[in-house]
Amino acid sequence: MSEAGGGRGCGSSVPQRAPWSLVAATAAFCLVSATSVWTAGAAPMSREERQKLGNQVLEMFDHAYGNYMEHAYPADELMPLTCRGRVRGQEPSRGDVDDALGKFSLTLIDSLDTLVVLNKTKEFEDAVRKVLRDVNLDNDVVVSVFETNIRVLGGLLGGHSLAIMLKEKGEYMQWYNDELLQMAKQLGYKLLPAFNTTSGLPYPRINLKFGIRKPEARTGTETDTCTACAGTLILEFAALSRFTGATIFEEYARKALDFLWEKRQRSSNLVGVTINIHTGDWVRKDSGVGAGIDSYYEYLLKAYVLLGDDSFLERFNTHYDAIMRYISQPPLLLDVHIHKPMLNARTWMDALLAFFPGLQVLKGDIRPAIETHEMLYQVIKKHNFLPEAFTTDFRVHWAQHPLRPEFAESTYFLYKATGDPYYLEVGKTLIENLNKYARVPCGFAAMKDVRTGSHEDRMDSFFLAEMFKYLYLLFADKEDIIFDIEDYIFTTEAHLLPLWLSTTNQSISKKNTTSEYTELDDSNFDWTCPNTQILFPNDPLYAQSIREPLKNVVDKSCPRGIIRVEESFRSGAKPPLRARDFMATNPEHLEILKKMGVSLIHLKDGRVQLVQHAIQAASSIDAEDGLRFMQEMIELSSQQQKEQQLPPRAVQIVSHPFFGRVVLTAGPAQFGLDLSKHKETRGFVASSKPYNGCSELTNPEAVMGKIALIQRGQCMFAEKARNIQNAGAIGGIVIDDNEGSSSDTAPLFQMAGDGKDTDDIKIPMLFLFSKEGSIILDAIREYEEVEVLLSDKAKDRDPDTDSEEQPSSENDSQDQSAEQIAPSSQEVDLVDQESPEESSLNSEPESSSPADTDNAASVSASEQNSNPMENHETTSLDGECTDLDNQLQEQSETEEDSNPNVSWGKKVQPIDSILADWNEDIEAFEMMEKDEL
Ligand code: DMJ
Repeated sequence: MSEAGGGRGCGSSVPQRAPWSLVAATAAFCLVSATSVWTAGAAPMSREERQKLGNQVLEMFDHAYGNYMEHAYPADELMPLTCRGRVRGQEPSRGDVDDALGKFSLTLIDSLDTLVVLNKTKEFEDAVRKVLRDVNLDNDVVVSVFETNIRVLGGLLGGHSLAIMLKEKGEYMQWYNDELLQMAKQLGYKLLPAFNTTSGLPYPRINLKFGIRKPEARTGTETDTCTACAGTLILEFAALSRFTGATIFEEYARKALDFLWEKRQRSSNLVGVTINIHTGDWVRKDSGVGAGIDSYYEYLLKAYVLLGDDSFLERFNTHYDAIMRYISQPPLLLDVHIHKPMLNARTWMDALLAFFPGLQVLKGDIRPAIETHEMLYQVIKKHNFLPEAFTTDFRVHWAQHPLRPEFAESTYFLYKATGDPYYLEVGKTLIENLNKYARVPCGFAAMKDVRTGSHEDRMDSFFLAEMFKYLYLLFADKEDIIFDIEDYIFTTEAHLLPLWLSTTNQSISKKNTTSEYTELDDSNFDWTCPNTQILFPNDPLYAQSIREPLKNVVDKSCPRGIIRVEESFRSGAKPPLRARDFMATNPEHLEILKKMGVSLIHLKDGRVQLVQHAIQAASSIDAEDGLRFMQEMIELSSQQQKEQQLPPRAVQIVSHPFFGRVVLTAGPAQFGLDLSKHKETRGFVASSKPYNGCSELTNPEAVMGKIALIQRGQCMFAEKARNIQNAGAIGGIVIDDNEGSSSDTAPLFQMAGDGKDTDDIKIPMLFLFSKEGSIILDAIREYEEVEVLLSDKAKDRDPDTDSEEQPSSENDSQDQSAEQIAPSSQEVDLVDQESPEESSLNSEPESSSPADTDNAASVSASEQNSNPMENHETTSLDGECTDLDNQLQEQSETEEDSNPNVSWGKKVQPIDSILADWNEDIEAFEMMEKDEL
């Protein structure tokens, strides 16, 4: 490294800046060149259009931030459906996700530097004053060290960075005297006790008031943490050290990174998802670039950019090489095992990996970035948002979407790198979808299920910290921003840290450099910055030419989760039996099973269980085939279980002032009109009398032609349905009597019949938990006339009908919106309705006593058929798929010749080691079963 902290980085015309000042904004560097050569391809977007979109982003931010400040502040987050603040302890626990909430006005702190990027300097000044006046960092709350670091410490430091920038400009923040930095330092000291482990890896959680381990702390006994949790501290901690001169923070973060690096799996150079903070053993040995690992890689590269320390780049490049060798299967990024990196650990991808194309731009590897981004965009076009997880053949694996910003982030960086207006169009689609599907009167609501379009009462702080920043910057010109964004680096939460920190208080840089780096093969490392002359060799259609072959990758996809198995076979060799082809009645298959050491046990309930004893296999190769077969079977089984969970139904409030924007998650019934069969029912709601609907209604005139609301309990669901149907209701909504229950925290179920013939029930019946039900009941109290649509998928709503923002067109909008949602008949045939993927769901008979209501998750055995052998999927490949498979097989044959890593399927491994590995793999799969993002 040069004295300036980085002779090996790109040459900078501003010597006092960080080494990679231009590449720090690699993206920006590329943009300068790339845009200047852009002459063809996607139609350029006019300045007016970009400005219009930029203004739309500003308006959307105001809607989100304004509602948070008005209805939630000083709470940590806004609950946009119930229009109030989320205060931890006052709402049912959502598990780990609540660990981000420390009663420290999270959303306000996370939004600070967004305000400046969006040119809202006055609002920034007000927000900083509020933080200084109101925020308490000494609460008796157990919080996630990772989330507190990236959102709160990062938010305070981003705010401080821009506060001093503004102060220097001489107009705003003249009173500012490093108060945010002092708060950041206070918070930094509060996080330090978490590092009190022999490894130096931090405990995952800490009590803000009591630290770790004290009786009052209620934490400090954990043994495991995720790799990203321990490896995503260096930017904030180093910035804190360099801003304040207190070196301890940077030292601790470096030590944790050094330990993770030491523990990387040495033959694959990959890291697992979870590590034991005391022993350093990998607890989960699967490895990808998404959940649990993502920002560890991001911080290695960005730490090099910010701190100018070569060791971080060396580490990043080593990992990157491994990622591209094993995990990247363009356009996919698939998790593998750290010990067996040619073995896929999953057949699905998670939404968090959408940041990776952006990181690849920073690295300068544009081609795979374009490919993966294009694949993700097609998934988004199919479902409007990126589901939390989706399979390798692009089906929804986990249907939630909490308004994550990663895809917008990558879109921004790719636009900067390529200058291709295609990415502006992508951004425009993101804006449209947010307004159309996530916008509610009181903010933006996360998607509970991208298939039904139902909402969750949640607006995470990262939505304000990141989404609006990246979307605004995407459409902004340099002069639209009051400072030079290229002087800063984005943290993983998109907080801005100034690059000049690289040359400030560097006393501890490189202190911990280990001798190991000298052993690494230097030739492997790319020490130069991406050069747009090479990336885009006079070809304005470069990005488009990479996207073109992928344009139908999602629509025309075929299952390919086990391609690696195929890859291990040369032509001529008989491929092993694959889980999806297995039939328990086929004698040939049973023979193969036996050879592989797999035995079949018929259970009393008619199901079949498989057990493998590698030692009973005919050979070590057969044992290994058996292991692969079992792994596929576990995957297939878990996949099928997921698919058998029927998407929930939707109750969409379509009357004023909701206009279809609020969509509640509802459970279906096993009787009555099946809403999944191209039907929907629309009507005004009315409460039945008696409210439990257990006897003939005394108010038939009130429910006639309407959708009756009935309370759960006292009699069977079917009985309620008959009573309201007899009174002339066109549908029914059963509302849970268990106060505070919510689909956010309780599993949905379908209402079971009464054991008798229920064919007489013709009306649709849906179930709402108490929280969702009370949204309708509150609406009745406030607006009297409340109209809802019962369906299996929310209908489009018009994004232009926000009455708050456009009061003049309110009435017009209302009419338009109502029309767009559906014609006003009760039942409407839909032409383009996507049918749900499955038809069974946990079911529950109606409770007759409160005690029964606790059994909400019970499964009726007759409906459950999760055993792959009884219900296995036979996937027929069409012509194109066969071609693809052949092509892949051909590719793999070539690869196999040249790449020793591919030949694991043939090599002979001692039985002991197979057994040991097998146990490890089964453990890893068991952990994966429990996996949460
Ligand atoms: C953000 O809080 C950060 O980007 C983090 O690194 C992971 N993702 C969330 C938003 O999805």
